[in-house]
Amino acid sequence: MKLLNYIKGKFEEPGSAEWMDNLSPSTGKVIGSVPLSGESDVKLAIAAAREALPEWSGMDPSGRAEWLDRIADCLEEKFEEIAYLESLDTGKPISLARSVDATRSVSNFRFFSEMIRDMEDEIYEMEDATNIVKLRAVGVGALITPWNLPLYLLSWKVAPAIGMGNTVVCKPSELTPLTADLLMRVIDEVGLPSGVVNLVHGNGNSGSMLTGSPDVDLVSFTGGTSTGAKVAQSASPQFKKLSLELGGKNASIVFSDCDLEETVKGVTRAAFLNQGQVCLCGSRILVEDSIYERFMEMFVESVESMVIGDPMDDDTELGALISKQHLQKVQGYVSLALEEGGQIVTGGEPCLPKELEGGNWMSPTVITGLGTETRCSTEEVFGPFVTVHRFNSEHEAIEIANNTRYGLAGSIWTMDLEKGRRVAENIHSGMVWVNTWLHRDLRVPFGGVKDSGVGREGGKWSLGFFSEPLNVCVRHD
Ligand code: TXE
Repeated sequence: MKLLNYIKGKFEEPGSAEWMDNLSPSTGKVIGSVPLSGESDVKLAIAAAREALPEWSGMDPSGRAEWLDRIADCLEEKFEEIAYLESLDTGKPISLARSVDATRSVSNFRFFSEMIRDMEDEIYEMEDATNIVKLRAVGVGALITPWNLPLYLLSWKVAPAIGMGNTVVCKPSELTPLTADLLMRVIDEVGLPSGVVNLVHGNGNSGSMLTGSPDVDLVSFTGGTSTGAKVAQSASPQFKKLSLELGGKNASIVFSDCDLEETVKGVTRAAFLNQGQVCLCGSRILVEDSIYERFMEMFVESVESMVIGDPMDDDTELGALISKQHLQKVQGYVSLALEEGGQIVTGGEPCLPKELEGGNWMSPTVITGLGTETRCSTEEVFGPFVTVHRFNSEHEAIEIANNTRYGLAGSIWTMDLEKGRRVAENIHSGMVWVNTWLHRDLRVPFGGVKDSGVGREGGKWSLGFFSEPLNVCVRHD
């Protein structure tokens, strides 16, 4: 599969004439080539977006909402293709690509279409004047997305961005370009006015040309924390609107009064969904001392029963890691865990399912015996790797949970819902679930604090981020 950029309504070869290989995570084989876009490609895409801006931002919001619906309909027709391409490109199980990636990509467009259709100006009356607050487009947006949830996250940005009247240039991860290409085919098929959505493929350099361009007004980035810092640095001199959704090292806190069976299921899912490559994954499991042994017995059994295998197989629960380089990083943390005094309870080995040699395989790994200050217990690993720790009191659980530079999410497992809420309110993060995980209502804010990012997206927070409010105050005597 040879992919092309999508600029001003046309699929184009990169002016740079440079290409990168796209590798299958499950076999290591080349499955296609992707443009490595250079300065001229990025400039053309930005210029196309700028040219399309006046007409698009001048359209009535309900008109733009209709376009979002058309995109959603067309994506829905390609549901199976989305799942197939996402599984092929990321190495994730096809069942997950269907239930999470394909499903959410369609619903992101539907959800924002409805919100934008229902949007009204705010009115504030004074004795002698009327204030109207109107949300207007910001301008040209750069939307940069990672490899773990490619279309899910791209659609989460494109839908509200264009819905609010902005025009955009997308830069998907070079590791997973296939469904971004599919979205451009959909946009082309429905006939969205040219230049409203443009896409340049490429690596971090291509991304930084976008974020640093003086002709880009807004940057929405999801990816690693250190990359987020570079993005902020390149975007801030021009005071661009900036949203950063970065990494996490989230705690799953298991109290002795939890429903143990449900908790083990939930904590296993939170730890290993998408091979642990979700920023929300619960990679530090804190267990109340009195049930520690019983929990560990059930948890290890649950982890060892997960089916690892061909991502295209319907029964597969754990697929491959995204790249060789990432696999080496995660394996490096296994060695580090031993150096830091931990024990491997299960996993820790590369595992190669039959006929998939050459892929990036690793068994789900559970580490115990580490101090809560160690690097393995506080740094984001972003793989099938969790550490388990004991605690004795509510206070201690909160202290351990907060002992990291990240602050994205967390989950609490207890039958005492009041305690669940009380503990949740003391966790320094953007999102906390009680007796559930990744239970998403698209109306609520999504994002983190500390090194997990800046700003929120989701519901009215997305509409706010992708717009500028204008206050018109009209005096009437
Ligand atoms: O992501 P990057 P990588 C974490 C995870 C992982 C680490 C690195 O810990 O191990 O990040 O992953 C583009 N200016 N997460 O290297 O580099 C890049 O091309 C502008 C957490 O794959 O952050 C891609 O499109 N753009 C995360 C996107 O940024 C730049 C999900 C993300 O790439 C750029 C993924 C630059 N200077 C990884 N450099 C989450 N929070 O979900 C790179 N890019």
